[in-house]
Amino acid sequence: MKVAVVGATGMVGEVVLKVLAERNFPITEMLLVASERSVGKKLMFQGKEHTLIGLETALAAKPDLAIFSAGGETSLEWAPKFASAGITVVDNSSAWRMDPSKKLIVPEINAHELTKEDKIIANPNCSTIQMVLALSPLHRKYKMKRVVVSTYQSVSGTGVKAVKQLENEIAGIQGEMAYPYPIGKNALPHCDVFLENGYTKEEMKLSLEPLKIFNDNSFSVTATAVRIPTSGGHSESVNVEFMDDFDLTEVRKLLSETQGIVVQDNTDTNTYPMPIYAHGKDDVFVGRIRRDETQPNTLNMWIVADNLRKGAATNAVQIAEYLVENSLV
Ligand code: A2P
Ligand code: 11C
Repeated sequence: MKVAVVGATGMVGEVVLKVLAERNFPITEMLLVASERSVGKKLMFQGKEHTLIGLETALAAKPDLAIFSAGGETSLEWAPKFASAGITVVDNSSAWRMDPSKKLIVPEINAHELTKEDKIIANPNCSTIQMVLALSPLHRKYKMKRVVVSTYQSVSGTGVKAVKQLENEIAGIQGEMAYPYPIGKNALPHCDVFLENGYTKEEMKLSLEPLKIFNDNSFSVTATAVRIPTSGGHSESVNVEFMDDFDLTEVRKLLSETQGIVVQDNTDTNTYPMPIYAHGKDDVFVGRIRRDETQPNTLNMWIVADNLRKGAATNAVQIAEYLVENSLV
């Protein structure tokens, strides 16, 4: 497989390279793509030096598959050009997620929808992926009615500038600000930009993407997304009301049996998921599983994952693996 990684020098792109190498993705030739600023610079992949190329050169080289993590604008402009040339694009940006002609894929849930005709495949938002993975076995069994989610998101979700802001604040250095306020010792109820309805873009992604992934409009999701001073890993408090009642032992069993989920839930031993321990892992960790005692058929849980891995790079590589394994590329 001839593979292009677009945005290879970025925060997500770097992890895409790591995950492709770790999982021994079948690569015959690797094209590392970045902006014109980086063209000609060298980058290592699997112990070999590669020269960074631009998008035009990458397109002309006609890879079989391209994993894009270079932002929405680049995807909007270039993914269709790649697709027209017969190259399958797995896109990490938000550009195509809600486009009705594109599929939004979490492999454990809906990879079976993919066909050879899908040339631009969207990877969901990081906070959506970890939430829907944990909800999927429960939705199948008890049917969700309404989800209320509050997120505790790390600065790595914003990008390099935000990671630097937090590091500078910790070191007591005055530097460039990624956020309108200090993030260290703070919590900002503000992830991405505000929309006319008073929600942020991140909150609307959490509300809308799950319905598309489950191909089901019969439930609703309302969200509050908060940025906290953790360097990596997103956490979520999720309250979910089901149509049918559940049994807590069965809920834990269903979650434990789901591929990609690890249940960490023992209050006797202070066992619960935390972002520092999710770092570098591909699993989604679920704990604090308990009944909401204020209304029927309702569950509370706490979901944590490494937002750059399962939330972005790993999910994209898993989509690529599915395409290869099923001869769809
Ligand atoms: P570069 O390093 O040359 O700027 P992040 O999300 O961490 O900011 O990274 C964005 C990634 O997307 C980087 O690899 C960046 O390359 C790449 N990128 C940004 N704009 C373009 C573009 N117009 N064409 C190709 N790659 C781009
Ligand atoms: C964050 N979820 O943590 C964002 C980052 O739509 O892919 C990823 C943005 C996206 O702020």
